[in-house]
Formats: sequence, structure tokens, C-alpha cells
Amino acid sequence: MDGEDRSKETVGSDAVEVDWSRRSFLIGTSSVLAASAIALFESSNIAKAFSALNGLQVDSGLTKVYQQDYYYIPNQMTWRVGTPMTLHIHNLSPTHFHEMQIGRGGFQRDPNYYTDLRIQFNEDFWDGVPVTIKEEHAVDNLVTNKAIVTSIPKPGPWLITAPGNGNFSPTLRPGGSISLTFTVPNKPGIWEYGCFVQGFIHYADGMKGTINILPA
Ligand SMILES: [Cu+2]
Repeated sequence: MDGEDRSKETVGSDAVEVDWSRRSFLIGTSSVLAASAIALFESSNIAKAFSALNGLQVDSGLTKVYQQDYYYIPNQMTWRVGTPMTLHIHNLSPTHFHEMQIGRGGFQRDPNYYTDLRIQFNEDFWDGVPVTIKEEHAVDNLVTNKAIVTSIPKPGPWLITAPGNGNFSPTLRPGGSISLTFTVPNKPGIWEYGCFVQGFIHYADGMKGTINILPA
């Protein structure tokens, strides 16, 4: 009986030891993980990625926007008034045309359509903004509206400068791309971007995003 009791005690103390060692292991491991996480967070890339996820990173210089069916990557950006930017828009869809309007203030509806078809934002971000066009490739059309287009390397029929064609927007063929170089104008606040191709289907399916423009 003594032997059995001792073995039980041994088992018991072993169990306690296992429990303690597990606890120590877990505490030790989580401390290491926490330290690693802090170290990684403090490294610029991780912090930048974290900030980007939360929309806190302020874009400057070359900023890429990818178009897909039917969304943008990213779908959230943060800009600051006075910052030089080159917005490089690239349509990754193998099959669909996509555009990128930037605006706010609700939508303008197509007066000639019998349903609630929205065709553009009420306010065009690009109104009065000097912009340089570069690296156009497979551009179906670029409506300049009231933007001040300062330079175009190879003007073609794709360039639509006549008034009355809607808000500023490049429409890219599948695989197309274009770069828009400009300085973020003094228009702080929340802006939207969106694609109104194919009778508003793209926008309605999620092809839209938000730009938070911070004051200078
Ligand atoms: Cu689209």
C-alpha cells in the first residue's frame, strides 16, 4: 500500500512538475513571441505594413493602385496636402476595362436612363489640378475634364479633352496602365474613388475606395 501511495505521490509530483514546466514553457515562449513581435513591429517594414492596413501610412512619391474585377488594391489611401505624388494605375483584369474617378458629394445620375444609373461623383477631385500624364499603355480613353494637363508624351485619340464628357478619369483596357504625376491639392477631407464602367455594376460590386487627405 505504501508503494502504491508513493507511486501516486510520484505521479502527482511529476504531474505538478509537468504542469509547472509547461507553464514556464508557455510563459517563456510567449515572452519570446512578444519580444519578437515588438522587434518586428519596430522594424520599419512591419510598422509600415501595419500602418498601411490601418490607413495611417501617408502615401508620397510613387503610389500604385491595381484594378481587378471588381475592386481596387488598395481600397484605402491616406494623402497629405502638398505632397508630390505619382499615381500609377494598372488594370490587372485579363478581360475588363476599368476606370478610376476620384470625387465626392454623392453621385450624378444618368438623366437618359430609366433606372437609378449613377455615372460619376458630384465633385471631381481633379478640377483645377495640374497633372502630368506618363507611361500610358493600353489606355482606352482619358477624360481630362477640368484638370490642367501639363504634359502628355504621346497624345492620341484616347485623349478626350472636349468638355461635357464627365469627370476626369482614365479608362484602361485589360493590362493597361497610366501614371498621373501631381501635387496633392489643398482639398483635405474624405474622398472616394470608383469605377463606373458597365452601368455602375463595377462600383456596386465593390470597385471603390477611400482617400483621406490630411491638411498640410
Ligand atoms: Cu471597373
